[in-house]
Amino acid sequence: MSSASDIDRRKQISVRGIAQVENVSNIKKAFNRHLHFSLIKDRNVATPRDYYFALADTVRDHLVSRWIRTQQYYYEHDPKRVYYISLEFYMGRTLTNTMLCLAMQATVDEALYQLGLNIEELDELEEDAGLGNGGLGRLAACFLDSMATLGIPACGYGLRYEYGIFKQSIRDGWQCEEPDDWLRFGNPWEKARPEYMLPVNFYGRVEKDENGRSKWVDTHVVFAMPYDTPVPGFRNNVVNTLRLWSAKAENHFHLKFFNDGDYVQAVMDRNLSENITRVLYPNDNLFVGKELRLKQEYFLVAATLQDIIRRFKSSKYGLRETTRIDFDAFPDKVAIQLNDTHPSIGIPELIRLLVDIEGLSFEQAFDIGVRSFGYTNHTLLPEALERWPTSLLQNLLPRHLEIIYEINARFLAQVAAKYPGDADRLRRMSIVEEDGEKRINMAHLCIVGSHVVNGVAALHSKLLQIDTFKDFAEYYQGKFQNKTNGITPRRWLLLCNPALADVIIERIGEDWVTNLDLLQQLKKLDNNAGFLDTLGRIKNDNKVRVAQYIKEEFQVDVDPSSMYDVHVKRIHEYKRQLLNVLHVITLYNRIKADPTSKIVPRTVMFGGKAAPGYHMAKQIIKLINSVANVVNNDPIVGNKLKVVFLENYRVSMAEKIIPAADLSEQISTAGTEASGTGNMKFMLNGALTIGTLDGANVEMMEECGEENIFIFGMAVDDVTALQKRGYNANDFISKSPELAQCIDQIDNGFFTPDHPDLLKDLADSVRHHDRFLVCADYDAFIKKQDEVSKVYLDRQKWIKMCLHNIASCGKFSTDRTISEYATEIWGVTPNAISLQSPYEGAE
Ligand code: NBG
Repeated sequence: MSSASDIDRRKQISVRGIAQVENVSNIKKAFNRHLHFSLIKDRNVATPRDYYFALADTVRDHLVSRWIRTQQYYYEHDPKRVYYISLEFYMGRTLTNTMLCLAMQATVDEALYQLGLNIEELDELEEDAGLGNGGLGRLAACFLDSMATLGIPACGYGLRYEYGIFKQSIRDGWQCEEPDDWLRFGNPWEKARPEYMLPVNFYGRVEKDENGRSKWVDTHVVFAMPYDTPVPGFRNNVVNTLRLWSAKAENHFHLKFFNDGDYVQAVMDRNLSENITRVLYPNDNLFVGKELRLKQEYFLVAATLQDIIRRFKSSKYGLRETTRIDFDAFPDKVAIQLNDTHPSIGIPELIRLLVDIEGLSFEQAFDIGVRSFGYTNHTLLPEALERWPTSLLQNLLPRHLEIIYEINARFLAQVAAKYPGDADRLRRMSIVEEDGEKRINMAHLCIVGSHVVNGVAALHSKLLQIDTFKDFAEYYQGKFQNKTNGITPRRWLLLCNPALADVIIERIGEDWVTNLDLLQQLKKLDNNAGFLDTLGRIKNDNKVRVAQYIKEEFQVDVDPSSMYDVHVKRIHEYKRQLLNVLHVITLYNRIKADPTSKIVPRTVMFGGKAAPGYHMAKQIIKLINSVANVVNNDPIVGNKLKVVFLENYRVSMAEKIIPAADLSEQISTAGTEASGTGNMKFMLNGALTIGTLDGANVEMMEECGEENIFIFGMAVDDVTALQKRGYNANDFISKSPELAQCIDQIDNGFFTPDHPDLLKDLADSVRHHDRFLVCADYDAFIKKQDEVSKVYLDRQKWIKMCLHNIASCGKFSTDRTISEYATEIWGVTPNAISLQSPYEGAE
């Protein structure tokens, strides 16, 4: 129970800002001004979307001075800059995050209330910026947030896809894809910068002049138009930039056709160039070697490196006026992080710029590149590793292929000198693969071309060194590092779970928002019945809200007192949604076998997109929906079990679902999930994890203690041993009657009575091609789930475990991750700058 003075104190310290009369009145004025002058509407004709845009413009105004001042500060102080290059930035929504960073949420709330508008309704009108597939793209977004909050002079570089990750709709249980036309109504958070447009070349051929210098000629040029998005830090007046490139056709292109009279055709052909940034490739953890994708990758780095070099040259040395020309200083002023191998063609591109344009020697250029680049590996799955056919490169980027060959020749000569006569080692380590179609192994290129290579969780980084890149780790002592992933506590607690954030602030203050280790202090409350009750109540409120949401969106009734068992992430065989479905079917069979038995009611939620070309993943979605159909409509089952497929799962839906979860499913085959980051989001929001010893789950267990997490199944060594012995799914199926029954039901059409053969492929794949050892882990999973149910009945124990999870989350803040990148890879110091708040009246 909280007294009036408690509430007053809460208002005083409110992290959401304090709504002062004068500020509220200013917000209302600005809102009305934008509705009038920017939207050109009055309140008789304005639509809810007009109000959203007027509000976005109003909030954006408060970023402008801070953004300009931050960039001026960087220009004047000339610090080392960090460039984070990524093909994906999965940003989600911007409005609420901006208000939180600028401490204006309470003020805006009050202003809109006085205007008779509902801020939550308007927030729902913002499209997610869905420029990513899953964890890799969302990690980049969390990194931007932490880099700004730590005052690191950083800039994100990516592509402004006209269509982000497709919109998933479920028809008759199957996934259908619809284009994500996110820019249709305009994007209030971006500013086009046509004055910084840059050319990017493709195709053509390489000529040598009399000095042997290379010239790339007869190219096809496409222009890169930058669009800048502000990235505010939390309460520190820093606003960094995310610069996204958009393809623009050259203006005097196809002049010949103009003369031939085919002017109209020539104008229409401009689309060919502009297609480069049309759409995000919807694959997660899969390499598909399409030429257009290679064009995207090169387009990004070619534009970005020109921009970086321009900024390097125009910066001043301290107070001296001269323009910088000495490229030896480049690595002291520039750190470039490659988010996976996707931007790896930037390595030969930088060398090309330094050698062919700036006139440096190859040795110098290569050395500068190595000292500037860092490479992050995000996966061990062989099918995800980029290996571009040399034939494609020869055609599209002939000079880059030459440079790659040169890098490889020099590298292999050094390896040969160190290991004389070891031809097999040379073959294994070569950047150029010669068995089968000749290909460039982009990961090898990155390792050779960077000064640091890192994995994204301790286990993953270890496996890279002892397995995937063993030869390289041995050759380059000290080049390999670990940087365990994280999440931003701003979006993943303060924004998405305001009630939980507020009670934590009540108890330990608000410094945890930028120092997540302080959550440790909550441990002292683990015998405080009042606080545990409050945690339980907040979780319940969140669950009630999600039940309403599910009713509205998917027309399914779910019981908020049931356990919310949540499995949300991209659909992928290695993530083993199938194993979870097998548990659901097992529960169903048990209920049917004994309708009177006491079971702990569960609502099992699945959410996630399948790559459009991924047959098995789409079958899994169909299976989930078919099982849901049977389970949810069986009167015997009633409220004991519900299955919900969360259609079109995305960042903004994660923000709703995760705070309401009781149980987080993190059940990948050990050794396949590099880190996972969803696992951390659930932990921070007071859900318990059932998981394998994979990725960052291992470190989560270290932090919260094995008594506060449900770990089951094979560890990496068990997996390796089993595979060595020779794995046969049937060895496990034949010993497990419940498992055998589930698979039979999938096989004989029990869940798809109208089409009994529909899911035969799935059953067949479990029985004969169970690559991710679902059957081998089934029994351990079911047993652990039974234990989960048992603990769930003990409310006190469960909530106490949740508390320990929340309190043990400190390590998983991207503020910690980014501080480590800063000091151990980039050579920059976090929190080295301090910026004053601008006088807002002057904006
Ligand atoms: C993904 C991994 C996740 C990891 C994220 C972010 C790719 C290639 N990798 O386990 O599968 O959390 O990267 O590092 O998308």
